[in-house]
Amino acid sequence: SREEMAEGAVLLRSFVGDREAELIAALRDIVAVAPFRRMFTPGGHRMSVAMTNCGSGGWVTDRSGYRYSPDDPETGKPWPAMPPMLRELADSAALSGGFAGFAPDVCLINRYVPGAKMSLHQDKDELDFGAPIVSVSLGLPAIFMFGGLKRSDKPRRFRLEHGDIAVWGGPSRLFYHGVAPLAEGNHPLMGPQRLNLTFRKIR
Ligand code: MD3
Ligand code: FE
Repeated sequence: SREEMAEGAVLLRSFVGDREAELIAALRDIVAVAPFRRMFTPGGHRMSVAMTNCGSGGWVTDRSGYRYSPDDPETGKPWPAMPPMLRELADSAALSGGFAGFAPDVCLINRYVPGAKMSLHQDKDELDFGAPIVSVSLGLPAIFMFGGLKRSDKPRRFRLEHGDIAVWGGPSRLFYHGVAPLAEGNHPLMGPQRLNLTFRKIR
């Protein structure tokens, strides 16, 4: 199904479909090279969400700030390449969401365990806000909080479930958003966790 959450923001329920097993296998290979890690914010807090990346860069944070880095700071080596299957999934979701020719160069992969959350924020470390962000949810369901251009705009809540893909472009690209603390649970395929992939064009 296709649901418009805001202008430019489209929720494609169960869009992963029969690509689920191949997607999970590709993620296992990425995480074997670049394991999930909990990073520190510039303010010195350790994030509850664990992260890794694939593609020509990866989003990192430490005491010195947020940035995209070509290398994994844990290993000093480049992030694993983005598997073509992931790139194709993101491209086809973007197209269904109304954005033809999406060319993501980075995929940030977030892992939530029960209690993990992401506070309200904007994604603005990328150079081209004309490109959407495509997000894929796997595992336990999450309550996604979707605000507006101002931090004070009251967020609306959407439940994101295993296999859902969302496309965030147009005016919604710079909307504040976050994830409420993950509820306990056990997903039949993914276990007691939620993964979220965000495909981005950073250059
Ligand atoms: C709306 N991740 O990694 S995905 C992030 O579920 C992030 O892990 C959340 O926010 C997660 O930055 C939310 C959905 C999402 C991602 C980026 C957006 C929604 C967005 C950018 C602009 C507007
Ligand atoms: Fe975000």
